[in-house]
Amino acid sequence: MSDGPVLTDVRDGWRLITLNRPEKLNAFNEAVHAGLRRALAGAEADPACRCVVLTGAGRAFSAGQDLGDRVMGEADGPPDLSVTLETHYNPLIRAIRRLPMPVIAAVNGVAAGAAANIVFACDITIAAKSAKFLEPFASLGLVPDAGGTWTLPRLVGNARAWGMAMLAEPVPAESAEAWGLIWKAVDDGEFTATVEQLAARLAKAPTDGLARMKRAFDASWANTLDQQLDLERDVQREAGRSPDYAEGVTAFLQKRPPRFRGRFG
Ligand code: LHQ
Repeated sequence: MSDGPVLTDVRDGWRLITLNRPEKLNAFNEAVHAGLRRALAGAEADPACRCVVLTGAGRAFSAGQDLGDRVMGEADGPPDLSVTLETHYNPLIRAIRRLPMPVIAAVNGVAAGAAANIVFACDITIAAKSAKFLEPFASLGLVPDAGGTWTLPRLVGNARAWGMAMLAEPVPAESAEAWGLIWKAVDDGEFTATVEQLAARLAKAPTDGLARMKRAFDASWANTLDQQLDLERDVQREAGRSPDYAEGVTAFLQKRPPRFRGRFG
């Protein structure tokens, strides 16, 4: 399925969404945002879809905001960048976090600016070893956006988050893995197979359970331990009533692999 500069490939239980402006290193403009918004909405609306993979065409994952786009500078005065954030990036980050299934960032090449921060909003990141992560905002007099000031210190701590943001030096994929910024850096030759195997595995997972995990982990940042224990009690009540819990226990007792149905909502 093609939607302008964003492609959707429907696989067995999962969807591969590809940013497809390789001649611009998949930089984000309004058409990319619109296509990605539709692609994520399509994944959510399809009950057979239990995992989303986000990747880039060509040699980059994405160079972030298209700096040549008209929203980055107006002929008649300075731009109001908050409009772009409010209209596009903030809803995108919220959509990824609220998508009721795991989102894999498959980082095939450089991820810069807002695109790096979109990656950090995903649930699991696999990067090719040749990929790198760059927070270039300091080179532009800007502040990390698309959730970067929130996700970065939580993923890697203040020292590395502030170093990445203030020095704007690229972080190679293997360092990103060592820092805990991403799940795994894999050899370039194994990248596609690793991503596809992971997506296929997650497409057979108890999807609603993973969606509850996303909710619980995300809520934890604003909660005290007491509040979080209450929340765990509540989501576990829901989870315990789900057919996938019954299947998981039955499969364990029958010593066979579980056959989770995933999405019930
Ligand atoms: C590009 C871009 C690009 C256009 C490479 N735009 N053309 C959002 C909106 C609202 C508020 C403000 O903030 C934001 C969030 C942001 O994302 S701001 C940050 C925007 N991104 C950047 O600052 C990254 C700029 N790009 C780079 O630093 C490098 O291009 C990277 C490190 C990504 C890749 O370097 P190389 O592999 O050496 O490639 P290159 O620099 O030669 O780029 C290839 C082409 O892509 C080149 O065009 P050309 O016509 O000369 O071949 C670049 O101009 C173009 N390109 N990034 N963001």
